[in-house]
Amino acid sequence: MNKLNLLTGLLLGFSTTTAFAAKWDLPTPYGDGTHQTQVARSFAEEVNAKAGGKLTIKVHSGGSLIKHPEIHRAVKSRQVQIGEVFAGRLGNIHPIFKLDNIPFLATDFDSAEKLYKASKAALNAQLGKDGLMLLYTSPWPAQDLYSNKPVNSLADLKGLKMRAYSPSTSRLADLMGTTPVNIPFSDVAQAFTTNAIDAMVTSPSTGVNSQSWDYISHFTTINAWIPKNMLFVNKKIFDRLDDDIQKIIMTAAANAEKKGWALGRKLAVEHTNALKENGMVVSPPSAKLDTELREVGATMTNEWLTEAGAEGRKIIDAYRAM
Ligand code: PCA
Repeated sequence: MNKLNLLTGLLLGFSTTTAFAAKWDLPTPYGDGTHQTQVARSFAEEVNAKAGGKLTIKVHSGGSLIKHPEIHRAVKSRQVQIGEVFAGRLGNIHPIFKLDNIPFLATDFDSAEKLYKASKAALNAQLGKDGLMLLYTSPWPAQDLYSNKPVNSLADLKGLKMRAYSPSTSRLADLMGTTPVNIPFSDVAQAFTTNAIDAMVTSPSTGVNSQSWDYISHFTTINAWIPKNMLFVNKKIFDRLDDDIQKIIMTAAANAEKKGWALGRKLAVEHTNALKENGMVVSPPSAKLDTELREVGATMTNEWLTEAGAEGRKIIDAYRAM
């Protein structure tokens, strides 16, 4: 190859970089049994099928490629192109992520959708500061209480060790008079059997995914809040793609979001029934427990408003006006 050809080749190479087949790795925190990973897989399958070989996304579930606490940083630093995390985990980066874990602010799916709508621009703007772009969110069913005895009031939980999985759930455990212990989903069953924890607040889905009837007896449907996972892409990497591929990704993301929210609603019912069918004692909260927990929720909303300032106030006002 002479010099001129080499130069032309290089120039062509630069101008058509996106014509080369791109391969992306998509780490997810939760395993194949969870609906969240099923939604991520359906997103990747749709992109792969439509992109005609120009882009292939490979899902690595259950922290197999990158552990949950590292996924945000890995996409930011372009170690991987795209990734999924539990939004509330990022609460120490910025209060907007804590908004996803406030108990008794939005307790049903219609309210959770409104809260998402009211906060989406701020969420995306914050992700943008780290060079990330939100592609979709997918909710978990409402967070309920797992314990080894009936819980009629917070006094019944006093001093117990409570699983936490985000900064806000640690605070929640404090305010409930329990001791927070950070345990990732993958270690939940073992943590109960070794008495590292005595109780947890999470969805019926996470109970079903970890066969909670093997290690815990009572499930109280406190319906505290509806947290979300979010899938984001590194913006620089996304911007380099051809327009048609970008469109394919955005359409697949919109479809995944629809699928995730529909699944969240459906599994809230199905998985609560599954816990019952497998022998757990499933009951609604007593009036006393409900009142006490709502007070904790009000405290956490106020704490959040103090932390999030004017921007937070705007989001909560917009949400309440919907
Ligand atoms: N399951 C995840 C997060 C929220 C949920 O319902 C977990 O327990 O880790």
